Amino acid sequence: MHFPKDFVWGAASAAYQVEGAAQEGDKGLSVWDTFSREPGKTWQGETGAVACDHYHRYKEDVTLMKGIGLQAYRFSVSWPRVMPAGTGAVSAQGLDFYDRLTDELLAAGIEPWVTLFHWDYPHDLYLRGGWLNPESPRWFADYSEVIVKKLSDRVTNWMTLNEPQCFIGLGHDQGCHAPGLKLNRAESLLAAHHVMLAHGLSVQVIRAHASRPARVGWAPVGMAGVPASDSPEDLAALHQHVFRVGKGFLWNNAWWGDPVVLGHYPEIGLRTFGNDVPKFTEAEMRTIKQPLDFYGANIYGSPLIKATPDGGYVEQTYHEGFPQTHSYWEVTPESLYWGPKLLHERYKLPIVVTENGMSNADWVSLDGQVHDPQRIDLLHRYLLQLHRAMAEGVDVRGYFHWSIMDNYEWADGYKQRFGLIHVDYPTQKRTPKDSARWYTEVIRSNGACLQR
Ligand code: GBH
Repeated sequence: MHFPKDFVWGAASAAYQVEGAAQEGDKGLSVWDTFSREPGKTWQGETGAVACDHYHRYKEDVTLMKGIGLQAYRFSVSWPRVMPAGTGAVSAQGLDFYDRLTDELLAAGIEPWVTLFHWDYPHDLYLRGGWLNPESPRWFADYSEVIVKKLSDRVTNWMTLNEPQCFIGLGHDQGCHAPGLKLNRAESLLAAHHVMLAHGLSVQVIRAHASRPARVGWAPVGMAGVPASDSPEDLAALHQHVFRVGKGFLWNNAWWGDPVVLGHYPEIGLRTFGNDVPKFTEAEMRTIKQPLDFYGANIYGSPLIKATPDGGYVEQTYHEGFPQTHSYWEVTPESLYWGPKLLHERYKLPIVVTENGMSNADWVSLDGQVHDPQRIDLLHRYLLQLHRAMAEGVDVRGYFHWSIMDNYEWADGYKQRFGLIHVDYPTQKRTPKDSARWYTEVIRSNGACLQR
């Protein structure tokens, strides 16, 4: 059992979750800086002000990545670190950090994969209306241009946005993530429309300014559903869920993926959202739909799709007795089979698993070793399913573990540990976990060791 020769094995992080140095030099504030400081918004009031102090310790971290044998590292750029006010003046010091990080990675033989936006929106732009402002797509395009001009002589792989479903859904609709808004549906959909325009303009900017050919994608939520059983009824229900766009598939996937890849909103969404759908032009839809080189997918699990006797189906998100991660997400290995397979069928683009992993109550033994057999077990199960999809012909180009190291898990603060590397926050001491050594072997054997 092998993965393709040029399959990419990597790990991922995001700026606000690892960097710290939240007020280093002339860095501007992000909505996560301000939101996390508000009482009651995050677990024990924790913020990313220091996080893993990766901003100062990136050399040590790259050395650890090299030790694991990573082939690629997916990181995001903090927009307000590079452009303190979100537009206009560029911080030379902020930009320099990503310049040095890129060089350090390349020197270690690790391919940098850059996400332009992973949720830390500039606070100053938020005060100007944020994603509700019709100028917001342009702001993002201008910021993209700065990064691309700086890094594209060395960076080939780009992702525009990470999980718009979450920063709009959780951040602008439910209010449990920054900026903590609870907009009405029409406003949320307007913000979403601007986000998609931002993506489209950013892709154009990357292609226009990259100093060598770029590969461009994005990193949306990639859970597509798994069948509750192998029965023909449940399989048909899953098919119906994806290809006739059921409720969960609509918000988690099609509302975003269809415009971005196919150039139009899904019919059923237009009907469901009715008058709340923003006015849009054909020219805007053409801007949103840009040719992409890959479809990223962040996959942790999926609801089960179960047929009902009336010919319909239900989406089940809780099952008595299913194993769960420390975040109470259910362990559903088949999500890494069905997600790539169905997204590939719907969007006909190469797939990259841009995130997959779990939070765990890792065990630090007296000798200082960090043991996480649950993570190894989960990854083993999930990767076998990914391989199964690929063996059936699904075009998957790479896999990025979330995360390279324990980090600031947004509203959950430091309560959830997702890393291959353990971080002791008071001392900032890093310790590769058992799973890191296991992953080394996966990479070294190109997946062969998964077969047992
Ligand atoms: C990602 O969000 C983020 O990109 C990343 O910053 C974050 O640290 C990481 O994941 C871990 O949370 O179907 O029960 O498995 C993940 C957001 C959470 C959305 C899980 C879909 C499905 C839960 N996703 N959720 S389940």
